[in-house]
Amino acid sequence: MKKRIYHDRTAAFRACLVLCALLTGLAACFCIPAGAASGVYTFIAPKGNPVVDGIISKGEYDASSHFVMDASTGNSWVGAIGDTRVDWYFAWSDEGLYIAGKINDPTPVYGEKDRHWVGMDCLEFSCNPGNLIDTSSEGMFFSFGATADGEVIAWRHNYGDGSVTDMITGRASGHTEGSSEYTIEVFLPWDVFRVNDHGVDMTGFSPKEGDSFGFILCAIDAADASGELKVAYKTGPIDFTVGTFDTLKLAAAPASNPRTGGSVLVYFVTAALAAAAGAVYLYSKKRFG
Ligand SMILES: [Ca+2]
Repeated sequence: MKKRIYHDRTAAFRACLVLCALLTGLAACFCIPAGAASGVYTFIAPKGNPVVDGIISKGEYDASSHFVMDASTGNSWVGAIGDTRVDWYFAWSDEGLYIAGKINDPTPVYGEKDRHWVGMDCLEFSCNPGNLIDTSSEGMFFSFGATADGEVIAWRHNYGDGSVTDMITGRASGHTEGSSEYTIEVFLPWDVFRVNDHGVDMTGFSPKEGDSFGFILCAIDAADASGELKVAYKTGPIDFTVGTFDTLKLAAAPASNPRTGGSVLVYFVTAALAAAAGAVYLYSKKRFG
């Protein structure tokens, strides 16, 4: 009889452990970024106020905004992605959008302030502010790269003709001779997110917390200053119409706890189930001896 009770108690405890593992795994599934399984990403821009100095300082961008664009998350329209990589970071404020990128590139091609970046080393994004652009049209493009003196010039331009409509300055740093990477950082005021070239009335675009709109990330790595491209790649399919875009979400300011909400959920569920398993064990021990 005692052996039977021992087996009942052990079986109950094991069942709790299995349940704990299954539910913890289920909780972890809910923490995978939205769309990751389909290859369509949601980039998170928490509210914040980074300093646009070309340095990605510790704590300046929340960990939830970090997105790695490389061969595993991007598709190229020129060349092979290889070990080329960009670590992207985002933040937003009532005044505009902050974007920073750490670029893995030991052979930079600096630009001049008075020329367009396309055909040189640059980062790009395209977006559909307020999702007001028709899904079959191309999005609004921004391209930005570094000058030799550490300045970042961001061009707002049309997709097809590359016509520049705005120029926004930022900062770049960390790109000394022999280094394999550099950073750029730029602030884009909301009032340059106009899609008047699509005939859309943008007066209705007032970004607020919780808003999401179409967004893709791109990077160009030039072979040299001649404009020959080594690789050009982006998130999502090789299609620049906004109906295929990923998403940028304007999130709340991060809590003081540096963990993401997803991580907190995993910890919470794990702790709760471990406590439940312990309680069942103690109860069965008391009940059966
Ligand atoms: Ca900074």
